Amino acid sequence: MTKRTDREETACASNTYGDNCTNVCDCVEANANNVTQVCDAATGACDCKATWTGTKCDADVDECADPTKFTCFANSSCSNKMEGYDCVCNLGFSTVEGGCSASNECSNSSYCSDNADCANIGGTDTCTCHTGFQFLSESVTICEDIKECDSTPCTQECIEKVGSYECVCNQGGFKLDADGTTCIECPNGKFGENCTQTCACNMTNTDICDKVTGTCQCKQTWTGTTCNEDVDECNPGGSFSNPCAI
Ligand SMILES: [Ca+2]
Ligand SMILES: [Ca+2]
Repeated sequence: MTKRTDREETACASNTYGDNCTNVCDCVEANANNVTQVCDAATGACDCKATWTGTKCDADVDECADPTKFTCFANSSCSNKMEGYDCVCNLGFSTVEGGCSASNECSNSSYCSDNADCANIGGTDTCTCHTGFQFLSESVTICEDIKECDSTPCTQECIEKVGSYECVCNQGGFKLDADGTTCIECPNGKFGENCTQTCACNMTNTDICDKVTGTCQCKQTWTGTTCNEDVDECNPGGSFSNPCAI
């Protein structure tokens, strides 16, 4: 035979309390521990489930505000909700069975496009475009070639390349400067496309070596294609006419 307790002996009928059980409990029944007797039979105090509080058991317990009321696994944080709480994985971690696992998108070799590297940055697996590439609009994984020539970085011709671009001096008499973008005139003594050819002129006897054609423009007293021939003032044009002749 079961021994009866005092509480059971004085228990009021369902949801009533006080002398002669004339008072009706003011608790939210659904949020009470025992729906057949939601309040203390003597005082009428509501007996709330662990997830509810307030004098009527009508307020949610914010478990996250009290570290003794929640337990979250590593790399997750408490997020309060009605009737309990959730553990939400921190940034850079994703939900796996039984916890949160570090972001591991990089383990998938196709997560980032070909022209990108994958690395964990600040806890998150992140794609980084190679030099000369940029993310496709609104993508964080697909990199595409930057069309550098669209912004006319070269003073003469710009050649678009995958992952880069190249400036070319397509006008004779110019070569690319050390900055890789500016075409500058050939230095004295050089001519032709990219200034690769050396003037044949005797530079001592030459005023100008044409930077496009290499043609020598001789000083007044010199002649010949390389300005190596002395002008014979006494016999101009080789006609034997002597300018000193009377
Ligand atoms: Ca809650
Ligand atoms: Ca390019």
